[in-house]
Amino acid sequence: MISIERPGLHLRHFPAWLQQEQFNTTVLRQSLQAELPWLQPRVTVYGRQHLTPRLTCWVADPGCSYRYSGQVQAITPWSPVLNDLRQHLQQHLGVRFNSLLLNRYRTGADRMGWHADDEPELDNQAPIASLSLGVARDLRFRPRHSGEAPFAISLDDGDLLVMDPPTQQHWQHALPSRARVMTERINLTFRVIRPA
Ligand SMILES: O=C(O)CCC(=O)C(=O)O
Repeated sequence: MISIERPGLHLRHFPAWLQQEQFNTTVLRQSLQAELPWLQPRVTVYGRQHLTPRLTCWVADPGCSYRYSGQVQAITPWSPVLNDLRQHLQQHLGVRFNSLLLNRYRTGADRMGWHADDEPELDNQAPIASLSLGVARDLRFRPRHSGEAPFAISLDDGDLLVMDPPTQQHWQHALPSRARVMTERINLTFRVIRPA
């Protein structure tokens, strides 16, 4: 485990965690690609509508709704494989996750802009656990208020990255596009939503 510490930021990076937990990451990625109802939502940026530059899917316990760019996401129920992943993470981290956002980056052109996962419905005392499948991509971090230096972590197939509190309060993250990447990556962020 690699621990990354900055003022207001605590990250735990477990390279190839899924392989150590005996998952076949290629089979897992292909089954998620084929089985999940992937959507490409529209978002409004500065008054103009755009398709998000990636595919997404929101998986959650009943009642765990999530508002993203003004829209409440449709809830997909936990499939056996996603529930199995949740159980492994819960055992490893001692946290009961009730929701999961999946992001699918079809090529290096797909990306995620700067943001923090600090929506009011998220429990800000709980960590966010991020699993990566497929091609390696850089996840960048920058401080929200301080003069700390930005940095990036390369997230490879099977990696687990735990973002512990209070990281979301003090830092933002982004996944930039990469012109030379031609293949897919799926990222899964397990979260704790506060009951409504
Ligand atoms: O794809 C990633 O690693 C980042 C995903 C992310 O930023 C998020 O789900 O909030």
